[in-house]
Formats: sequence, C-alpha cells, structure tokens
Amino acid sequence: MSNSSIDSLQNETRVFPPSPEFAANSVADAGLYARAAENRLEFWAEQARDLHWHKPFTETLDWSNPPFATWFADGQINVAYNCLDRHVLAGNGDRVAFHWEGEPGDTRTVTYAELTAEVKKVANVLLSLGIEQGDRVAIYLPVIPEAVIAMLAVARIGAVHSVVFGGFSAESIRSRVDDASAKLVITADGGWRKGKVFPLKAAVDDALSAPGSSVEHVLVVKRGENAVDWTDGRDLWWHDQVEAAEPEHEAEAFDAENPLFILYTSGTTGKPKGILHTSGGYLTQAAFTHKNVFDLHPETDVYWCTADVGWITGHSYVVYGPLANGATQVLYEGTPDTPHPGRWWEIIEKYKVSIFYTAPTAIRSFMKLGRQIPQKFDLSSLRLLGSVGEPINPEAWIWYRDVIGAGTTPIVDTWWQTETGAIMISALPGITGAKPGSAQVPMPGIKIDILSEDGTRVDPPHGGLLVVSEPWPSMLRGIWGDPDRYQETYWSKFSAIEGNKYFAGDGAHVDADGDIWLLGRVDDVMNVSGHRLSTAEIESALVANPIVAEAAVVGAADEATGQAVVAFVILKSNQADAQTADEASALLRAHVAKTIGAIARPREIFIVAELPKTRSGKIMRRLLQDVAEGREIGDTTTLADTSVMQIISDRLK
Ligand code: 6R9
Repeated sequence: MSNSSIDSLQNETRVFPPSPEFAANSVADAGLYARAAENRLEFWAEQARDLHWHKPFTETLDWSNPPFATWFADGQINVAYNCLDRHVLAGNGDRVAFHWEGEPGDTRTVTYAELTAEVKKVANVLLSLGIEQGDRVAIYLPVIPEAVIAMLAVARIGAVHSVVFGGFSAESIRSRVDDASAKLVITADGGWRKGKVFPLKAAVDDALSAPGSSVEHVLVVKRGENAVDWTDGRDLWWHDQVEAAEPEHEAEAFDAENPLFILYTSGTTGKPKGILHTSGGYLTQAAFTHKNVFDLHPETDVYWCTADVGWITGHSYVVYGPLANGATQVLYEGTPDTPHPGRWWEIIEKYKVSIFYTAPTAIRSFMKLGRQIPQKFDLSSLRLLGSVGEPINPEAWIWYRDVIGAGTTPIVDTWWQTETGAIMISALPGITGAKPGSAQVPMPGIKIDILSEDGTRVDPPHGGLLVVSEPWPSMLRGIWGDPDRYQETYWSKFSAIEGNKYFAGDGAHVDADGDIWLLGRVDDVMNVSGHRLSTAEIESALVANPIVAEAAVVGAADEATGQAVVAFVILKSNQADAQTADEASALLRAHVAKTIGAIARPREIFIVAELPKTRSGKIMRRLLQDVAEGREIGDTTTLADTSVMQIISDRLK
C-alpha cells in the first residue's frame, strides 16, 4: 500500500452500514438506546432480569456513598449456575460450550452438560480442601478447559479467583498470592507454547519457596507431561482429586455484591493493583454486552475470542459473558504461528467460526505476513469481527475487514478496561454504521464524557480526557485492600467539579457525528500488544538488579506492538568497565523478562551516563521518548542540566 493511500485512510470518513440482511437479523434493536435514555436504572434492571436470580433484587443501584457502588444488592445469585446449570435445565446440555484445540493439535469437545458436571466435581474438591466463601484462590494455567472449570468452580462456591497470566514470572505470582493471601493455587505441570512445553508448576514452587506463604495446597493439572517437583502434603494432582470427588453439587445463592474475582493490572506506580469485581452487576453487563455487541445467536454461532483467560478480556468474553449466554466457543491453547503462520485461519475454517474477537497487534502482525496466508483458508463462515486492547489504526481496520471479513463483515471496535469489567464503547453491529479507527458510541446505559483538565466538557474536534460520568453495573468495586488508592486513582482527578467522574486514564475526542476516537493513555501506562505495563514497574525491576544505578522507561511507538518498552539505564560506577554496553543490555533485558514476564522485556536498553531531569529531579520521559522514537529532541529548557540530552543522543548515534 502506498503512503498516500495510508494518508487517505487516516483521514477516513467513510461509514460502512450493516448489510440489510445483517440488520434484519440483529439481536440488538435500536430501541435499546431510547429505553436506556428514558430510564437508565430500569434499563439495567431489565438486563439483570435476563439472568437467573435465586432471590430477585428490588433495589438497582445504591450510590449514596460514592465512589463505592452497589448494584442489585438485595438480590442473590450464583454466577456459575447462570453459566452452566441454567442451560442444562433449559434442555441445552448437549450444546458444545468449547471446541478446544491444543497447540500440538490435540482436541477436546466439551458440552454444557459436561462442563457443568466437571465444575460440580471441582467445587466439591475445593470444599474438601477447606475453601470457603470469600477465600482467595490463585489460578496459573494455560488456556485449557481446566482454566475455565477452575474459575467457575471457585465462583460456584462463592470464593474469589485471582487468575495470574501464564506468561508471568514466579515473582509476579508471589506478589499476587501475598497481596490477596490466597489459600490455594491451581496450576499445571506445564503448557504448550511455540512447539514446546513451558513449565508452570516450577514457577509456582519458586513463588511459594519463601517462608510464611498463605498457600495451603497446590492443585496440579497434568497437561505438559513434564517432570515436576512435589511437596508432599501440599501438592495434589487435579485428576486424582476430581476422580474421587462427589458428582453432585447444588449451587448456593450468594449476595449480588459477593466478590467474584480479583485481577491485577498495571497502574502508574510500581505495584500492580488488584482490581475487584463482584457478581450480579458484573455478570449483567458482561452478558448484555456480549450478546448485543457480538450479535450472538447462540443456536448457530461459533464464537472465538483469542484472549488468554489471564486477561480481563478472557474473563469477560471467554468465560462469563459467552457462557452466561450459552454460546458455543473455540478455545485455543497456543500461539497464532505454530506450527505454521496460518494456524488461526485454519482453526476458523475447521470450526466454522462466525464471530471473531482479537487485538490490533495480532491483526498488524498478520498484515505484515501478507494476505496470501489467510487467503489459503475458507473464512466464509465469519460474519462479525471485533477488536480490543488498543486503538486500531484505519489501515489495519480496512485490512481486517477486506482480507479476513471478505469486505463485508461489520467490525466492532470495543473500548473498555480491566476496571470497567465489560465493554463501555462500541458500535452495535446491526444498528450502527462502522467507522474505521473509531470505537464509536457508548453502550446503551453508559454515560461517557470528554473533559478538559479543568473539568469542562470539550466539544468536537478538540481532544480531552475520557471519563465515565455515571456508575455502571460491571464497574470495579475497589482495589483489593486499598480503598484510598481506589479513590485517589480513579475518582480524585475531577473531584472539584460536580458529580463523580471516573477517570479512565485515556485521551479521546468526539467527532461531529458523536463518534469517540481513543487517543491512547495519558499516564505512565504503556500499551504493548494490548497489554498494560507500567513504566514504574519495569523501572523498579531494573533498579533491583545489582548492576543498575538508575533507570527510566518509556513506551516508544512500534509498528507491530503499538508501543514497545525502551529503557535508559545508568550502570553503577564499578560496573561500567566490567562489561560492554551490549552485554549489560542483554543481561538486563533477560532480567526484566524473568522478574515480570516476557511481555515486559524491553525492546531496547540504552546504557547512558545521565538521565534528563528537571530541577525538581523528575525524569523527563518526554525527551527520552523523542530519542527512543528517533525524533528531533523537544524543548530541553526545563532540564537541570541542558547538555544531558546532547550527551545521550551523541552516545547513541
Ligand atoms: C480490555 C482491555 C485497558 C486500556 C484502556 C485503553 C486501551 C482497550 C481499546 C483501547 C483504544 C480500544 N484500550 N481497548 N484503546 N481502543 N478499543 O484491554 O483492558 O488490559 O485493562 O487495558 O487499553 O488505553 O485504558 P486493559
């Protein structure tokens, strides 16, 4: 594609309306917006009543103590029952819940009846291990059916799961297990990735090796068949326990505000935040958005969301939303390019996937490989595509629609966050014409505003800060163990103006049609391949290494991953001669990968003699970003020592 056509796409003003056929069969009706506008709370109550309540609620929202909300608080619900038993009792037990595909090519088909039976047994295993309502259970698993089963079993008994992404390090497991005082860890011997087994239990062993851990048991799924160390009395095989477990388990009713899960995400400071979600409101919005944004026809659709269950997208759009809606899904363990670069397209052809939800970073990497790869496969089953995790640039959007979607499928670009729990901004595909590059409109029942720093509304075409202006059902209920940080991080920025505004940390602007365009983070959070990483967290990992004196990390624009981690490091004086800059940089890249996980490994580390600082000692990341992105260096006048940038850029030439 020539540069001029890229430019023209960036000024994209075309709108792609849904086909008449798509619109005629749309699950969502245009009346949703009107009903939500007329009575927002009644609208959400109506959505909540689509779920099964053991005890119906009479109260919708309590916002008398902001920013602490309760939704449907006098109702009682069992989240797992809604995802399982309800479908079996309705006669849909034989429907496939998951077509699971392992990376080496092994497969499993799991129906709703089978999934329900497994979850009941695992619920009994958890009870036999002394797990009670409210206890925390850490889950560190590959994308195998047991990951979903474990989450639902924890939910079924009213306990709280904390899923730790399988790519995270032992240290990340340890800090999450400690922060939540988890009693149990569920893991596997190993999982498959890029044609090899990677160990998981070994990382858990390492994480739990320090004395004083809250963990009483480790339940181990056999998947990788790799050798594992065993701690008698603590470690138990999943298959032994499940085999011996009672098959019957009746789902108990829990309060709508019973905690469902904690999921850790990066913030602007070093320590990850444990985002807390509860039951009734979360499930209401996850199910409602999944059904309407993805136009789900559960009897005929095959839906595939490529997210790992360790991310919020996996929680809301692999586990809770789709299962509450009785969807048939594809679940794939491995990477997109193993054993060949067409693996994803092969899976779509094989299972006749009709709805496909992935991230822009994946789309861009396929674009780079060329359209001849997907074109080898029959993708004609696809009728709707989705995007999440970062802004999707119009070129990638158009490629996605043309090459994957045969030039006809609607695309929904969904904006939301770990904290929002479910989709907040998106087109409804049978109603809204799609506009490449824009996430478009707030969901019915969601109130979004774009504000300037001083809290006034900004009008098109100006950009500002994105806020959510009214509480929503799947909103986070807090940061685990830290109510002050919750208040401070999300609700203090606009506390001087009237009303409570949730500050999302994203910049955005609205166009003349009222469509919202996301402009990226406005804080020190980077977005690498759709994963959130904090500059502070990586800096603290770097300075924890004995050879490092000081470190500064920036997110630099990257064609493939959106942003890439670039670090600037000053070595301790006794180190500077001990190794070359290349050696130090290689060692530190590996160190970050080991400390946080491979996704945090810096693309580049520059060993420097100085860092640019203001007179008050603040590192001027903006200038480092100029260097990292190969730009002319901006205004240096506020630097304490204005020659520093010259020294850095000379060194790097
Ligand atoms: C679901 C998820 C949240 C941050 C968010 C924003 C970015 C997500 C986006 C998007 C533009 C979209 N983001 N979706 N930016 N367009 N459609 O990704 O949650 O991992 O918590 O990240 O991701 O910056 O603030 P999470």
